[in-house]
Amino acid sequence: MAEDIKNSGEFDADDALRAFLKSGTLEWAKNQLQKYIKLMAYYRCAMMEIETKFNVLNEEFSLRHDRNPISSIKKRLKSPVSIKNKLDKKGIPFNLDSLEENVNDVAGVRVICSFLDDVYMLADALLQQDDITLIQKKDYIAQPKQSGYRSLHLIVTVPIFLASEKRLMRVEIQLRTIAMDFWASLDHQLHYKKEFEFTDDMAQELKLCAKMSAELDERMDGLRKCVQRDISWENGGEKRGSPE
Ligand code: 0O2
Repeated sequence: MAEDIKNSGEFDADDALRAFLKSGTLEWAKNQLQKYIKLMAYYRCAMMEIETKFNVLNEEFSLRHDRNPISSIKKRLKSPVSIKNKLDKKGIPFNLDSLEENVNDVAGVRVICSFLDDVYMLADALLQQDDITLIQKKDYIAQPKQSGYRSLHLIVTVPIFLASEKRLMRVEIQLRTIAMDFWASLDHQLHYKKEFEFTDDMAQELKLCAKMSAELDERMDGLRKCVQRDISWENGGEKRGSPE
């Protein structure tokens, strides 16, 4: 029976598998996969380097100022599907070279800061380090996106030191306050990259929430300045305890 089907010219899975193995395609695919896994491991190392740098800055600042500028740090490696979608959108073929060259955010580190000023202080402190090179800076705090999204984005290269080579890896760093993160996280769940069409009213509402979160940041920063400079809130910024 099996012979009959083969002779009839129909598809035979065993034959196809044998031909596939013989052609060396499997070896090639295995090799590509190993290279991909290795590259992703390098990106993970780069994220660890960046995370350590921020942890060091946080530690040093907390010794000097008795508070932590960093609330939390999150890391993520872009999924193969997201990488492919990004390259497709740009009309670039999916391979390891094009990936490294054209996708800046394979490795992503998000630094959630306590206050607005901390965002810029930490960004400046990182960029001053002599092994960090800035590739691109997008300040969506100074100029929020149409959606209301706010964050400071940096694309940097950081070296990773392997047993026999040094490699410069690109990492996207998103710095934002707790209020910005609150808005962005909920927007991500409700709206960002979702099929559901937001009406104009809903988009306006989302923007209003972003505006409220920006106001919250400013007000909290005002309080921080009072505490830091030991000035009175009620008397419009006068030094506390100073004569009337
Ligand atoms: P995910 O799921 O966070 O990984 P480029 O990277 O320069 O080619 P792109 O992708 O337009 O261009 O960069 P952009 O817009 O500067 O930054 C993209 C990232 O910022 C997104 O990553 C999000 O993390 C975040 N982001 C940008 N706009 C919004 C927004 O309106 N809402 C929310 N919640 N996040 C936003 P990814 O890869 O798109 O997604």
